[in-house]
Parts: sequence; structure tokens; C-alpha cells
Amino acid sequence: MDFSKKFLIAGTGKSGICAARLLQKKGAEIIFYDGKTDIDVEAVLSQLDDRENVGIVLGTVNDEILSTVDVMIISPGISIESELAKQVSEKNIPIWSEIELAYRAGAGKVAAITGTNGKTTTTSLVGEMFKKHTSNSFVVGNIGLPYTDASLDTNDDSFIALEVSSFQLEAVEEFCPKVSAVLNVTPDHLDRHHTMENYASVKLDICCNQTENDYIVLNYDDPITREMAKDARVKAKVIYFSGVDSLEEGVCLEGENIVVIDKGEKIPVINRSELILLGQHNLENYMAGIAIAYYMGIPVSEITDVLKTFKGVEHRIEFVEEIDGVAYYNDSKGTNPDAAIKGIQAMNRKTLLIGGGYDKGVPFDEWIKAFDGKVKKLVLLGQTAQLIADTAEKYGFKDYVFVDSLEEAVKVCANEAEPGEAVLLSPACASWGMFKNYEQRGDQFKELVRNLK
Ligand code: UMA
Repeated sequence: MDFSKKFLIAGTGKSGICAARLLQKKGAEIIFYDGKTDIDVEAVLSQLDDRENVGIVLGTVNDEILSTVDVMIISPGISIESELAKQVSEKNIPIWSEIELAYRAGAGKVAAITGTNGKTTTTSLVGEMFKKHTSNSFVVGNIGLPYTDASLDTNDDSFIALEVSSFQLEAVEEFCPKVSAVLNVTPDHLDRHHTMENYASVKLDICCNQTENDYIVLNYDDPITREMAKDARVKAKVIYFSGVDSLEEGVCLEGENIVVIDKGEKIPVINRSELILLGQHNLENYMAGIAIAYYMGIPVSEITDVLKTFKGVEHRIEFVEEIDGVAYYNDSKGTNPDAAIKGIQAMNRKTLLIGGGYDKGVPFDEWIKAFDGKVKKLVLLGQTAQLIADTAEKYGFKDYVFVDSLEEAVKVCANEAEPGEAVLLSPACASWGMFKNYEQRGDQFKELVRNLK
């Protein structure tokens, strides 16, 4: 890639800073832009190795500045439909997303994973499989570590697990993963993409430069991703996974075994019962991860080894410990009823459920309805405790108890749970007021559980 250019870096968050560092290492000239006029300029510049001659434009960019710019690197938070992007396009200045820059500047084989839900879990899983295979592996992208932070450390033998959001796909030109994956598409980010068609379409841009030598992994059980195979942009070989149907090729269940079917050969990978993460959505994440790793060339024995120990992403239906036959799960990330529904759906045994927290003014009806006879006791704390109890009563659920702290909640659960049952922290509420954030709440829960031993 030619770095003898001037780059306008739009956005001074993580993506912008890492893009700037990469470009500076390569000797390129940079200038920052941020839409916010009150950002802490010193805090931005202090993150660079070389802050000499680096300008920052705030609010709006004028034509004089743009006349000196060759390429704009756009952070994911800034829409391709923004005034800035329009202004830059009118001047025929190319706009690259931060992942486009990272891809061009780096090397190696990329597995790029997108979808509305499950992409962080699947990317982490694939990242673990890569790590098992080689120390020359990276886990980057929307997951929290910008791809530009790692791309100069990659070489031709690198394996890169990249979580990609729809925002990051709005400005790709040459970006070409070896294996791409679209896990599912359900309504999200419609304020930015306007319609489901646009949203699904921008996600499918993940494969727009792939050829017949590459692979695209699609969810057969999701009507939108299943149909994506027919799109003209799909030139890569389509690999489906399904947690429901038998497939002629791809990843599916044969009885309780997950198998890869590759050119007619059936390769057993693992028995479902050996997997730690629960729920149909996690079965799909596992299957996607298996398909991605397999077609990236990871040996099945290594894939199986990782599957047996993968505990998922912290605070998301995270298995903590089994104590006296009771399995404890931390789903502190279940900060709204929708997310908490996934938590209770994932349980396959009688569950003592800890819920409640900060009141965001959302109703709890759908959450209570999703209990499906599984909740043995609902242990309530925080601002929303009474409201949740009232909602539970409305649906005839009376097995609830109020507590004053998470410590008391864990004690109540430990006393009442029988061997073979589960205790789940999945509050359906934000943690604010009682904790700094959901991470602190989850960490405290895990500590309390481990102290029971
Ligand atoms: N900004 C503008 N104009 C705008 C919007 C933002 O100037 O219209 C500026 C802000 O003032 C700020 C900077 O842009 O200074 C922030 O950039 P950013 O929003 O792109 O945030 P980053 O810190 O660079 O983080 C981004 C991703 N953020 C978004 O997509 C919003 C992070 O995903 C990602 O982890 C990180 O890059 C590394 O790749 C977060 C996210 O919420 C977790 N993602 C969404 C999701 O998962 O649903 C897509």
C-alpha cells in the first residue's frame, strides 16, 4: 500500500487513534477530524507517538483543507450518509473504513464475522481456535480492539478473527476475507440503515470482493441469511450451518453430534452434551465457529479441543462454577428484558433467577412470559424489584422474594437450590445505582459464587 499520501482521519475514538498510529508508523501525513467541538484535543494527541504537525479539525471541514487530502479514513460511528462523507465524496476523495485501511496495510488470512447477534461470541470462539493452532493469531474489530491496532504485526501466516459491524462495512473497497460469515439479521441500527433491506445488504458487503476460492458461512435457519446465497455479490463458496435441518454440505446435527459435511465426507466434531454454552443461539454460534475455523484450515482435533473448554464471553450467560451440583451462570449483560429472555431460554433446568436493577421505564411482561415454567424462584433487588413482582403476579407467578443486595441474593439462591438446578443472574435491568456498570455487577456475582465453595 502507498503511504505517501495525506489521510484525513474522521473520528478521534479508538478507531481513529489506532488508524493514526498505523499511518504515522508508515510515515504517512495525517490530520484528524471530529464532529464534536468540545473534545479534549490534548487527550487525543497524547495517544500518538509523534504529535508534531498533526492538526485536528473540529465541527466542520472546509474545502481548503479537503484540497490537501488524498484519502479519508472513517470511524464506524460516522455514517457514510453524514454531511462530512457527502462533502468528501463530492471532491472524489476515496473514503475507507478503518478495517479497509487495516486490511490494506496488513497481511494474513482473515475470517470476518458479522450478524446482528452472536458475533462477539463467535469471533472469540474462532479466535481461541486460531490461538490453539498458532501464536501468530489476532482477535480484533468491533469486539473492542481496532483492526488497525494489530494489522502491522500481521504477516502472510497470520490468522485474524475479525468481528465486523455493519457500520464498518459501509466503506470497504478491497477488503477480502478468506472466510466471511453472516450469522443472522434481525432488526437493529435502523436509525442508521433506514430499512432491513439496506441493513442486510450492507452486511452482505462483507463478501463483495471474495472469489470462488473463498468461503461465506451463512445461517440456514435464518430466512434472511439463507436467501443471501442467491445474491449476485456472493461468488465465494457458500457453507451453511443449521441447528435444525440436515444438510448435504456444511455444519449440522446428526443425532446429538455436530458434524462437518465436506464434499460428501461426514466428519464428526463434537457431541452437543460436551458444549458448555447453552441455548439454541449458542448452538448456532458454535456451528458458525466450527464452519469458519474448518474452512480457514484449522484441524478438526484442534477445533474440538477448543469447543470442549470454551466458556463464552464474560458476563453473557457465562458459566461460573458448579457448587454442590448447582450450576451458576452470570448474565449481567442481560441489561434489558430482550437480552434477559435469551438468558432464561438458555437454561435447560429449573432455575433460581436473580433480577432487577435500575428502572429504564421498560415493561417486563415478555420476560416473565418467557419463564416457561423453568423459574423456581425469582430473587429481586434494586429499583425495579416491586415493578417486576407486580408484573409476575399479573401472569400468576408468585415465587418471588425481595433482597437488599447481590450478596443476599446469592445466599438465598445457594440455600434454596437443589442439585441439578441452576442459579442465573440475568437482571433484565441496567446496573446503575447499585454498581458502576454491568461488568462490576457480574464480577461481584462471580466472586460471591466462588466464596460459596
Ligand atoms: N463522531 C463524529 N461524528 C459522528 C459520530 C462520531 O465525529 O457522527 C466521533 C465522536 O465524537 C468520537 C468518535 O467519532 O470522537 C468515535 O468514533 P466511533 O463512534 O467510531 O467509536 P470508536 O471508539 O472508534 O469505536 C468503534 C466502534 N464504535 C461504533 O461502531 C459506534 C466500537 O464498536 C468498536 O469496538 C471499535 O470501533 C473498535 O473497532 C462498539 C459498538 O457499539 C462496541 N458497535 C456497534 C455494535 O456492536 O452494535 C456497531
